[in-house]
Amino acid sequence: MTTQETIFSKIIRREIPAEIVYEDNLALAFKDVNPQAPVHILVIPKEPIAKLSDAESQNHALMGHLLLTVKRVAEQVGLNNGYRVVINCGEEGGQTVNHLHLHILGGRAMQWPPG
Ligand code: DGP
Repeated sequence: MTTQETIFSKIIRREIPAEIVYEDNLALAFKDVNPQAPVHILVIPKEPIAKLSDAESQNHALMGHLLLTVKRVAEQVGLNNGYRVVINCGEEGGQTVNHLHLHILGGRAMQWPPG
């Protein structure tokens, strides 16, 4: 299933501003507007997949690309001591924007378990 129009579609099309830190033909990475850590970046596919549970086997290369993009962006911004990657999926997962996104959180020690 694909998404309805979201704020992230507008960011991809540069219709609203965002602090973009990385882009290629498949993915975009930009700073989260409401950071939960000193470094908080979102990695999104340009293809509008609404949430992780909507990803299909045909998306497997894209899903791998998103994880490798996380690694690349984390290196680019200097997260040399580690970081956390979060995907909130659906209502009980805490997802608020219906366009798949991977949170990169870093710059401080993370707690476990999460709330
Ligand atoms: P989630 O709860 O996993 O759906 O996270 C959505 C994140 O998106 C949340 O951390 C705030 C961020 N966000 C929402 N709207 C905007 C926006 O317009 N610009 C940016 N940069 N981030 C946004």
